[in-house]
Amino acid sequence: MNAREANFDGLPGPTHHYAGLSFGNEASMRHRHRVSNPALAARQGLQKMKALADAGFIQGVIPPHERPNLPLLRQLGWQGSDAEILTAVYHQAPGLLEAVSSASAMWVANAATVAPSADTTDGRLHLTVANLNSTFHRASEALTTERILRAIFRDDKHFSVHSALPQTAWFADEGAANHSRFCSDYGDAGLHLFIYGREQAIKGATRYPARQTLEASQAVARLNQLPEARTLFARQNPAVIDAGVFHNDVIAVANRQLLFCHEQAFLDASGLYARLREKVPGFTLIEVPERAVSVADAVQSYLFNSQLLSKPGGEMTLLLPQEARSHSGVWRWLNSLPGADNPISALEVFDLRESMANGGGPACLRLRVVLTQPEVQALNPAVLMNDALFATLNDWVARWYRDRLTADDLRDPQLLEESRGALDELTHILQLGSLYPFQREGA
Ligand code: SUG
Repeated sequence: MNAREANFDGLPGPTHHYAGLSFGNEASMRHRHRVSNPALAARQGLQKMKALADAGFIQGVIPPHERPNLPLLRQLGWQGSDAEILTAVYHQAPGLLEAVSSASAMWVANAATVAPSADTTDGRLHLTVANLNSTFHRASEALTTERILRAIFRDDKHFSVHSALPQTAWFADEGAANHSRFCSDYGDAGLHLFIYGREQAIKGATRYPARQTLEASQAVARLNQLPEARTLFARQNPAVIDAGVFHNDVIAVANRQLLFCHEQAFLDASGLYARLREKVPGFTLIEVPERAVSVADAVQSYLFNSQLLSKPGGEMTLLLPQEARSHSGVWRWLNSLPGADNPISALEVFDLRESMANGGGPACLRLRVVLTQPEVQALNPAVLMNDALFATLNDWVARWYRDRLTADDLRDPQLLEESRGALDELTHILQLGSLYPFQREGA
């Protein structure tokens, strides 16, 4: 069956800000309390989506979540009107207000893990929502993510959306950021590589937390109905987690038969490459040595948090963040990419600085979904990017988003109103129905 790879990008929300919430994510830690620009963040995200749609790729939009998350504050015992709660939390637990206001749902590589229909036992496309159990500010994303995915992939005949795994450290799951699929053509059966940081009984790293567990990856593979022969599980190198590689997509990216990664990405790299050579016909490896680009430089430049996009004919474009071009060593290496069997024939650079300052590069912002033509037809078409949607969303951002936000602004009840007003309108634009708690009260 013919199939194409679609990208669904998360749109940065109206409360996008820098709170230093992710221990082990060095950009997040470094930019704590820097002033953010939510309008610019959204425009930068939309530009990337539009460029891919213009280049002929299927590109979808995934909306932000309701923030500040008032229902979560009420669950934690805060009482009164919304405005009273915002004031009380701001004074008594300012860090909590920052956490429940995070726009982190924009990084949809962490929304779910996807198994295309060519690979699954029942021949449907499966998506398992990630529980994001490793950080408080992200663990609350799962329920809304599930609603959004059900509203986009809405036909049970073609799609199966699974709820997140139990919210516990044993089954901590960060979604597609720790997963790669190898295949010949997209519509051919593929091999799923799950990368985990730790096991229940084995601590993954010493300085920073290892977020993904093997047990979670195995459960996701089962839920997504992947036969054992189509799966591989490999462990991240704990040393790179301790150097700031909080997700595997900060140090490796794959597309079709190609794996592009740093030599220190995996604990047993040569064992993994041998298994990939055996299981992926035409497997190609571009491995960057430490002497060419250090792990620290990879973390700083987000060289590997790039998108590998197939062009007709088999060549690929590498879509990179601006930070990879600004880094002279990384840029030099990229421009001397070895020839021979290297399929990367073009580099494209995007300015995503608002997201990048929280550790979210091009690959973090997108969820890849391989779709057959009948599946494309079955999904909600209103989320697909085109000229009209691009114009509508830019206008929507201009009317609802602020261009400056600090931690102090998060207590402003007006920001909550703006955020809800924006999301209410967006669910109409994207024809997603009532997704958010504020839309469902009394429902
Ligand atoms: O989970 N940052 C996100 C970045 C996610 C990047 N995703 C992938 N690599 N796929 C995280 O650490 C920072 C929010 C703050 O500090 O305000 C944050 O959540």
